[in-house]
Amino acid sequence: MASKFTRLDSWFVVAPVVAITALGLVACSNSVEPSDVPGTTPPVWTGAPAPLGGSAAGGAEHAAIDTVSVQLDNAQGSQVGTATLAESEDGYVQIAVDVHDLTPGFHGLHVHSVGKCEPNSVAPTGGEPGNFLSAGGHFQVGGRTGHPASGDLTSLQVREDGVGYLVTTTDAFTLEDLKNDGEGTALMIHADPDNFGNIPSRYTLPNNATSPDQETLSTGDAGARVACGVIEG
Ligand SMILES: [Cu+2]
Repeated sequence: MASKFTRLDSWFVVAPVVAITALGLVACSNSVEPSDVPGTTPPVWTGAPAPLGGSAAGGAEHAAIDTVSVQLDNAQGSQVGTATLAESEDGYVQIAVDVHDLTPGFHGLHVHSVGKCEPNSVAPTGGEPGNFLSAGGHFQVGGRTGHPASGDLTSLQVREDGVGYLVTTTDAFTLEDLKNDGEGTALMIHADPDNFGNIPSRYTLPNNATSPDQETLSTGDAGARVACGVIEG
């Protein structure tokens, strides 16, 4: 009888843990309870955020093998946050962005192609100066031209108190790619949301175009550049 109850208990303990793990919600935990199931050590949900470098599946086997820290400054030169980019041994990059003193709402977030964060600067292609324009367009790996660009990231949501925190992951570049042969790249926060070129076909586009124009595809119409951080080469 005793062994039968033990087996049942084990099943009811393990089953939800497996389900949670499949959803990628489990943080790597130090407070793991011992299991009575041979060969298993169920992770325990702590409510804490996953550690940097942890993949969606969590676990120490996905620890970061390389990490880059970025300081995000606004055009007035004040620091408005930091970002950490961590590459795991499986080759994925996790980006954690932690900001304050930004305008509430969604902000386009991209890696730009030049490792410069200069207020009132001119784009590599020329034109009128503007904040952080010398960082160029969206970063593309190895001359790639497709959309979305390699450097396109999910948007940053900022609360009414001006604070935002985002953790995302991408396989569109490696940290080595971002070093850009020693030239570096730049992490950019825009004033407006990014539309990701998503203009529904029911909208009539200028000149009866059937797809968004190059500017939309290139910029996501995310507007001015409000904060920038150099990713060192
Ligand atoms: Cu951008």
